[in-house]
Formats: sequence, C-alpha cells, structure tokens
Amino acid sequence: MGPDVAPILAEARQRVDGLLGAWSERVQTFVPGRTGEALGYSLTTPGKRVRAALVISAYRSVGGISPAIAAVAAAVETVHTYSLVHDDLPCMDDDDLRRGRATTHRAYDVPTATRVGFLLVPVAALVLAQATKDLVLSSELLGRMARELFEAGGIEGMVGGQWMDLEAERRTLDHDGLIAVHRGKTGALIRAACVLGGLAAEAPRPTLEALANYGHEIGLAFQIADDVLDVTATSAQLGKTAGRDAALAKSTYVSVLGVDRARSEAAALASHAIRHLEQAGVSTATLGALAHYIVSRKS
Ligand code: GRG
Repeated sequence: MGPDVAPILAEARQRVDGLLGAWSERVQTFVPGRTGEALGYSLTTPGKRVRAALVISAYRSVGGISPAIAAVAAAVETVHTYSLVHDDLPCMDDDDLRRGRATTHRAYDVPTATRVGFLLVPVAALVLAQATKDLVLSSELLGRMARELFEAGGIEGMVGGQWMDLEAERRTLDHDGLIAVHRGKTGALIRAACVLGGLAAEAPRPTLEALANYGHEIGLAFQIADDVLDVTATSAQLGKTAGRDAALAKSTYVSVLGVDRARSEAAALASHAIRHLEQAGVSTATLGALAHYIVSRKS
C-alpha cells in the first residue's frame, strides 16, 4: 500500500509552516496594522497541509529533487487559506472555529477578515513567483503554473463550486449536482496541487495528465470524506464545528447517499486515482498512501 502517511504530512507541515511563517512576517511590512496582523494570523493557522503534501509528493513521484518545491506547496496552501477565511464569514458558512482556533472574523472582525481573504490571493501569486525563482524554472513555466493555480481557484473551480454550493442551500441537489459542486469548491484546487508538482518537475504531458486524473478523483473523494466527517466526527477532532452541513440544510453525499455509500464511493475514487498513476508508470508509493489517507482520515 505504500509508506505511512504521517511522516509525509509531518514533513509538508514543517516545511510549509516555516515558509508561511516567514511570509506572515514579510506581508506585515507592507500591510500595516490590524489587517496585517490578521493576515499573519490566517497564514499561520495550523492546517493539515494535505494539499502541500500532494504538491511535494507529486513532484518527487515524477523525479523532482529540489527542496524548493515546498514554496509551490505554500502558494497552494495560501489560496486554500483564503478560501477558508471567506468560507467562514457570516455571509457564507458563518462559523466560529477553524483549525482549532477562532475564525479570522471572530478573532478580528468581518471587514478585516474580508480584506484578509482578498489580500491572500496576491500573496499566493507572490509566493508562487518566488517558488519558481527558487526552483530556477522559466518564466514560461511560471505562467503555466500560475494559470493552473488561479484557474482552479476561479469561476471554473473553487469560486464557481462555492457559488453553486451557496445557491443550493435549502434546495436538494441530485447526485450529479453534488459532484459538480464538490469538484469545483474542493476538487479543483486539489487537482491543481497535483499538476503543479508535475509542472515544477517539468514532467511530460502524459505524466501531467495522469497527475491531473489522479487529482480529479481524489479531489472529489476529499470532499465526500469531509461530508462524512461532518456527521461522524466531533468539533474537537475536526478543529471546526461539526454538524454544520445539516445546520445549513446543505445537500451533501451523506444527505443524498448516506454514510455507507458515501464512504464506498470515496474509496472507489481513491482506487481509480491510483490506477491512473499506475497506467502512466508514475510511482504510487506516496501518492497512493495519500489517496488512502484522504478517504479514511479522522479529521
Ligand atoms: C465568492 C462564491 C465565492 C467564493 C469564494 C470561499 C470560497 C471562494 C470557496 C470555499 C471553498 C471551500 C472552503 C471548500 C471546502 C474545502 C475543504 C474540504 C476544506 C477543508 O480542508 P482541510 O480539511 O482543512 O484540508 P485544513 O484546515 O486541514 O487545511
């Protein structure tokens, strides 16, 4: 099945948290006052860093060897952090707890958290630009990587998916509708994390396609597992408020299919994801372990 996932995640956390800590200091030199402080707060909240681990593992699985890949992972985590700050706002999921801490608008206030979310997008662009410099990649590759990351974060991906999700509150989505929401709001960035690892390693097109297909499957699996955890885990385990989907009357995999079918669909997606890598001759050692972790995690 591949190696234990704990050291893979621990390494990603250690390296990416170090970089984001440094960026947190840097941004406060050009974003002054309370907003800069809140930006630092958001950048340094302790996430699991699954997307970071996917970037680093995808890179290494296709032959990348530079430790500077952690900076690409930090760029992806910065876009993810922006989405969490805005997702928690009263006009969206309206939550008080995130990563075991007060959400940014609770620790500060709504206007500050709104600014922080928007400011994190250009910060992500700066982090990515610095990453490609550290990796000594061409400006053409920086362009391809930026397009990958910000298209995934945009209307065709995360923003579009979240938009559909908000519009679907108090309405019942069918299975296909749910897949579209989940692939957009969560799957697109996870897919991009995998492709970015491949692009940074200058992998050939068929390898990039295999990483994209792997990411496509585990991206959906990730959100299905998140739906299951919302009803099976506690707020303490999750570091965020459990039971939020039911409270917001959201259609989820659990409300549409039930816990058991949701779990088995996620497991099937993880197997399909791994098969895409095998078919392209990409190592499944760490990416396989991450796929299994994503569908069986407890937080
Ligand atoms: C303006 C419509 C509009 C959207 C703005 C807010 C937003 C963009 C998108 C929200 C996307 C979102 C929050 C999707 C859920 C993704 C998800 C499952 C998050 C939890 O990820 P984990 O478990 O969290 O990896 P950690 O804290 O470990 O990083």
